[in-house]
Amino acid sequence: MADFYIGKKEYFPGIGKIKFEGSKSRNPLAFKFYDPDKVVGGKKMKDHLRFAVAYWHSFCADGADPFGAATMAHPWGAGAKSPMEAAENKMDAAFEFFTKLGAEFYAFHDRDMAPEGDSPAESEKNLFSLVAKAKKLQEATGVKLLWGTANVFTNPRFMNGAATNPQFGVVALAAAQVKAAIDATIELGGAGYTFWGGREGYMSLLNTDIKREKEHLARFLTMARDYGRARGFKGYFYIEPKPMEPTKHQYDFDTETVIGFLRQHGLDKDFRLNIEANHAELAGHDFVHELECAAAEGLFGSVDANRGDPRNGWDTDQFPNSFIEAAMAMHIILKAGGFTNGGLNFDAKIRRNSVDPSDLFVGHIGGMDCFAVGLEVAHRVIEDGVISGFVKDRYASFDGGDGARFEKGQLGLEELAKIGTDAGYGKTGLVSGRQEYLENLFNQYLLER
Ligand code: XUL
Ligand code: CO
Repeated sequence: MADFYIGKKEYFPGIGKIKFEGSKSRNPLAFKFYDPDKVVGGKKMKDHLRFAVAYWHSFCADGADPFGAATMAHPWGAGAKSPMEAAENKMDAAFEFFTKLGAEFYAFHDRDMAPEGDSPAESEKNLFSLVAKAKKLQEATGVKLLWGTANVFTNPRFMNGAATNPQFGVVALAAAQVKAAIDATIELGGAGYTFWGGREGYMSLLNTDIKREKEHLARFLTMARDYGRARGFKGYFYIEPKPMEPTKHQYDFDTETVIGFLRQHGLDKDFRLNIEANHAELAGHDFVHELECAAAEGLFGSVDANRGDPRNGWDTDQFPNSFIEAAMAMHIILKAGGFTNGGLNFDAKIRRNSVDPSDLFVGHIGGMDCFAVGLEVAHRVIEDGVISGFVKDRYASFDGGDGARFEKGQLGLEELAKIGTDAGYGKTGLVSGRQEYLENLFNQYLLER
């Protein structure tokens, strides 16, 4: 990876390459725990964690919220003669940021990268002009694309949905965008392509035919899958579940709902889950629950790393900062074999009042340090084998005898009932789940050195 890239202008002056300085450092612009080349379990930290920067939060969001105007005047937007020139400047700023931070990946929506034109053809032309620039910058810097996606939720034409819109004409316009975004992802060597169905849901059942909308969604995803594969796309397609916001109810509610849907429509070979911590919380689940449900079915793919605020019910998209949560997440990810095509994409934004240009670095540094600690802790937990041994022992009565026959489908309900009846009450004692012991142990791994 190039040391760092500067385009025509330096957008983050005074900030150089972010270095690892260790846990005693008080430099806010240094890693305390993330040491990219440090080997953990035979693999470098950077190759385990595959950090990605989200183009939208980092370079497009300007601090505006439903109650207030923009607070961040990004220098890459200032003074540009056209929206295309502003988009080019933004890309220079983005690659300067990726390389200074040392993030090896990024993720983008079509409209983050290039402005919409006056027609679908012009929008596509704009996109591919920026894709050509991105390709050159990727080659020059070594930064790679984790995944691409299409923004089919911001434009008013998608107010009633994209693939699930009741107007066929809008579905076709969504297809034009998704097709171009898949092409762009392939052109940039993307490891994945994501579908986040922000408006694929409903606001009122009084105007909605759920059955038809879900069938349209399946049809659309099947067409996208077939198109991508025919074009030689080898990566994963991802569904990113979220229960609500902006719709009242989103069809991709949570991991288990999505898995059922993928299997129902024969999409489970090509699609995996991209799990976002804050979305899990909105669905009333723990982040680790969502990860484990995907991993258990062999469908875990990638992560949108962030956190919510337990005190409110919307997507605050804050940078992750809990070591214990990161460790528990990495424990599941490592047990599932680690990332292959996926990675840790910071779908996170700095707060509206964080207006210093260095804040964007500091937010990412904290998130990267957090998952670096999580990785090391999770590795220790797995190496030690106490927790996995405990879980294995807990099910030992199914490892042989009638328990094994049950698992293999060799018992009918009558035979199983007879085993229970013959044994009688009181023979199968109460066995402790020892939750407190395991929680204390996990905490101990976090702090022991
Ligand atoms: C929205 C969200 C999106 C997706 C990509 O909550 O997470 O940014 O990650 O469309
Ligand atoms: Co996301």
